Amino acid sequence: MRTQRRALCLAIVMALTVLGGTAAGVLAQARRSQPPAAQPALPPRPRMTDAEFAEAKQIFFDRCAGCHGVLRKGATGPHLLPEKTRAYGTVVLKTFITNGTQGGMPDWGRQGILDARQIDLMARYLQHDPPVPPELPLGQMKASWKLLVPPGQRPDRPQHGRDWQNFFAVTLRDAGQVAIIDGTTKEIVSIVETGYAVHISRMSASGRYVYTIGRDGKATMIDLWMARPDKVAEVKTCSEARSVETSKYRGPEGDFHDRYAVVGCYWPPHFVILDGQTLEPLKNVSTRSYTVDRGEFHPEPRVASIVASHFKPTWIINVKETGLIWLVDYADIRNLKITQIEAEKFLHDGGWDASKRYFLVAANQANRVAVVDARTEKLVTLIDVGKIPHPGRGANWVDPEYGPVWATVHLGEGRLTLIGTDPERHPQHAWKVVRNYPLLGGGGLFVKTHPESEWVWADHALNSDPAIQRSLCVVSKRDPGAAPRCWEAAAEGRAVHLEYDRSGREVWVSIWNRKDRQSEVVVYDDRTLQEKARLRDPRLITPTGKFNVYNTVNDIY
Ligand code: DHE
Repeated sequence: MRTQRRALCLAIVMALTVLGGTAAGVLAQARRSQPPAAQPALPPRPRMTDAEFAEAKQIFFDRCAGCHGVLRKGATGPHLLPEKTRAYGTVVLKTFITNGTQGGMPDWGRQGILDARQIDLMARYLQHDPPVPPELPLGQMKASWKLLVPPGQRPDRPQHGRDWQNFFAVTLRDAGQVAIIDGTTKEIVSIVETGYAVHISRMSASGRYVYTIGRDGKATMIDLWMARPDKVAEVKTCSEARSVETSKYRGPEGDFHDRYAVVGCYWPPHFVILDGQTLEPLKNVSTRSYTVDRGEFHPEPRVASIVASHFKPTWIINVKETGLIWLVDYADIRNLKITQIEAEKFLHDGGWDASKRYFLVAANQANRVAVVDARTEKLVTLIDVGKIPHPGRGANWVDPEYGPVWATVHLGEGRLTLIGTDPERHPQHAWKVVRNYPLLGGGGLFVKTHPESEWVWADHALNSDPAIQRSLCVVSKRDPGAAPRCWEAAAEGRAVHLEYDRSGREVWVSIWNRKDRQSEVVVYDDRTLQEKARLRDPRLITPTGKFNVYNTVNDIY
């Protein structure tokens, strides 16, 4: 028994060394470990029925493709190609899937998300060649497009007396819905059927429309002026997606308010420009090209975050695997101009500095933040930060000593890192790490503040320690020497994603709970840090991202 356990431990340690490393390390290791011709042949692929293969393919798409890539070539997680997985074999793979890894892979088995049968299925599936999913041409997108309420049939003024600019669009991830919650009264105004696992919501420049994007690539448009806000259009733009943004420019080059939406896809690797009033797909642009470091062709460079400039008709589109930041000028989409900025591989999430001239984005597995000047359309610099930065859109405020700063938390370590962002009045601090605050541990996903707030809030949602994953920390803007104040936001579950109300006086935090327990949204009074309300309603199923209309339109974070 003991020998068996020791053998299993050894297998786990060996495997963690490979699976748990950084993607760069893993790629290097994979390259080193490519079997020379004389090595023994790999074991045969385990048998699977067609039904088992189809089920495993769906589970992989739902749970694994985001980190390992649809083609399993690796990204946030390491590659899972058969040359490696067959060498591990079913037993070792089952151990990973059950227990997760120190490199951040979730413990699907221990969390009860996959049962023993499904874990066995996935371990066998991973030893087969990855099936290549089909492309999605514009014609096929158009066939899926549904204009449910044409613009002429929509109200010309809000059909309710609510402060709709203080509404929150709250993702109900496992229900395939978005709740529209009145930020003033805290009432659920409507629950909209958006489809599978909405990842984010973004608002049109007027704030009237909410655009959501699901993991399955379905984009939905919600009209907040309806008596009960509801879907007015939907379209499937990709088979996997994470980002959506709108056109926010109004100026000498035209009025693009509420004119376009743009979806960034993981598969097929492309972005799609949609009519902002109807969601009709207008144009798709492939992101396949060559990597910044070695100039190698990448067949699956996924679109990560997208932000819209307020000063130019430009979207900033981050192409993860090639490491290119594309500045897409949407003033004339038939003669589209794209400036390709060489940055760093593994681009993920990011946001504007307070002036909205500079865009800062995490190159997560490179442990860096890339800074782009949207005015000169050039890379400013790459900044080394902590392990696996994950800012969401980050947070902006004025540090008493260093001037304007932008901050990120990290998945790989418990650290809030502040970067100086004012090259004009504080040039000595610009684009340097000026402070680090210790947090409780890694697993940090989001950080947020508001110009009216004294605090900067951070979560630890993906930490493996149950007490830490439900804990929040705040740091004081006025007293930067003070240690962070941290507490558990709930007795169980994970505290994930923070959002302010329009006034900046309240902070909303989601508490994800197990499937059989009620999730909730906790509302804090930002002045006193005391709890003000707990939104508990059986309809609030895994509330995740929360997007306040006014703050999202104006990029307040
Ligand atoms: Fe996200 C933002 C991708 C896992 C909740 N997530 C983003 C963005 C990207 C991304 C590219 C930036 C969009 C933008 O700004 O345009 N997320 C990914 C992944 O690839 C990853 C790592 C794995 C996956 O399979 O999806 C992943 N994300 C998660 C989660 O597990 C979270 C916590 C819950 C969920 O929905 O599955 C999650 N991601 C979010 C949220 C945002 C987000 C709430 C928006 C934050 C904001 O304030 O803007």
